[in-house]
Amino acid sequence: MNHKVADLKLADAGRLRIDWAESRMPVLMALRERAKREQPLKGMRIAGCLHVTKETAVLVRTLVAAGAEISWSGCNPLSTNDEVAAALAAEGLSMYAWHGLSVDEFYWCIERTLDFKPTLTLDDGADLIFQVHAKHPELAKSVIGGTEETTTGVQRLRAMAADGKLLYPVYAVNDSETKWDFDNVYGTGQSSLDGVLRATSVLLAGKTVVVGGYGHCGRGVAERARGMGANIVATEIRATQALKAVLEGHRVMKMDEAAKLGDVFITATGMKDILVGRHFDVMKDGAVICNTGHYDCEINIGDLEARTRSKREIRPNNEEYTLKDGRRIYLLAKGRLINLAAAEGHPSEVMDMSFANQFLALCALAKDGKKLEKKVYALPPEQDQELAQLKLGTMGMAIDALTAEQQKYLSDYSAGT
Ligand code: RBV
Repeated sequence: MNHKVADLKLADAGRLRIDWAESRMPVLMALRERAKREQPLKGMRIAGCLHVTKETAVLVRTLVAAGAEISWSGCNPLSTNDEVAAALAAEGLSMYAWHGLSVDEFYWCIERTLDFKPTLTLDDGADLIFQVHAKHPELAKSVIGGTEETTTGVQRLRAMAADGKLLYPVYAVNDSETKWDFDNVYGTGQSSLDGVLRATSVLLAGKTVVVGGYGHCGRGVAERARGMGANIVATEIRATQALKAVLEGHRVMKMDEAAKLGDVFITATGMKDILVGRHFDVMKDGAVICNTGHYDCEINIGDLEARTRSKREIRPNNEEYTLKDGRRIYLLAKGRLINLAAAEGHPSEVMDMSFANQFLALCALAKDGKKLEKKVYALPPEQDQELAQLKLGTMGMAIDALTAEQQKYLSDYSAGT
């Protein structure tokens, strides 16, 4: 058997979800059509460790249509959609993913995707590539290269490369403008609030929403929460980011102060210990806390547990912690990615471009990866323009182009007032 999923009987429901996503991902679908003819991934074995969502399914089918064999695991214990996993397994694809697996099972699944000795790896959070490096360095010899989807994964890989430990080249898909400036901002913004609402159904209007970290993800969350009538408090460690938040009209303060004011807290930093014991000590009764950064370390759950008298699951993805002094704090999705655990992750329309970048990065590795050094690479910026053009086209929009005269003006340094 080449799969382990929750229940193959869910496959029909999964197929419907994937059909829906395919109807919203025209750029990736256009790349798929071309790839069916050109077979750019023929002979490639791709091990993937990426949230098993309906959007990922569209990517997986595209990789297969392009000639690749795949073996897949989810990159987060709570993000797998069991229906989608069942649909892909029922198509005969090698799929090791189910919702709510333990950390041991998580690594077992990754191990299974290495059994067929991949030639390419695809990561979201670098857990797979790290497993290859730490446990199976011999496998790295037959890997041409890898890709990485998310900010924190790229950080980890850059640190490995700086230490001279990276064993093969990696494309930082996250660093493409058509990824970080869309997926991270609008994708995270909408899907994180979607997760908060599904888990709580609270009214956001009039609430104080504290956003931990005003990077692309935090900015997206702040903008969308404000759009629903919330008052935003942003916390930061970088002065320039903090200043941007202020000039966008948000309040900025230290988390020690924000902790007293917030009704809903959403961490989006990529750093551990954003919410810790001293913050829980001063939070209001009823405060809701969640995380939308990749790893589950942003909220220190140990500190919360240590202050807790009792806890119960009050709704799906929503645990009520009653503290020793009687205050209640609501932890969503066990501090894991709120958008993927409690909702469906980013909408298909933004994943269209993220995964088009993934697909093109893997094609580039299959073609020329052997010529690359063991470094972290960015994708070519021209690719962003091409993908954005394609996307605009599918949205029925066209833009202007410079005339030859204007082109000349661009490089004419003698032209002045
Ligand atoms: N992400 N994927 C989805 N619907 O498949 N939603 C979010 C989806 C990715 C996103 O690209 C981000 O960089 C990463 O999840 C964080 O783990």
